[in-house]
Amino acid sequence: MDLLRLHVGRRVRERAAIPDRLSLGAVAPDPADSIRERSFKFGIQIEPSTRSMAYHTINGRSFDMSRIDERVTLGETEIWSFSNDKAFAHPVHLHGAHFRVLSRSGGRRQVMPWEGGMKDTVLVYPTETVRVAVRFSAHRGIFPLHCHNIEHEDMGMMLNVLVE
Ligand SMILES: [Cu+2]
Repeated sequence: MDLLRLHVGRRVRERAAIPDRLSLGAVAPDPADSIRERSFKFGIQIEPSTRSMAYHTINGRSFDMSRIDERVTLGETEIWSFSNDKAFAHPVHLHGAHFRVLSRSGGRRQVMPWEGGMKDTVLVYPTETVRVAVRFSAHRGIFPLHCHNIEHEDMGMMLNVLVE
């Protein structure tokens, strides 16, 4: 479908300059500093009686707002892996920290060119496992990790990370 047509009316001079440093604060976590690995499996729980989808899950569990699923220490670097062996793509989104995409196995089998910077979301296609280096360095508190497909999130594909 056509959404937009651009008509270039005249030529202009570009005066903007790219700064030498794009960010003053962000330091990518180094996977060599990792003190722990965690894995998160994004899946579906089938309701046996109806044989239809009941919940979207992470590590077999659907979201419970009152439950702490993971405890993380402020300032420590960890390696997390997100895996997906079901039919849907999951844009996995983390609050409270940015992460660095390290590798992708299965599926597309590579870190895509646009995944080189610090991220708060990474797309995990069916059959893929994506490994990231993450460090919560700014704030203590409870932060969610969830699929950013809102239908999946609302059907339970979310968990609580307590940073302490
Ligand atoms: Cu999803």
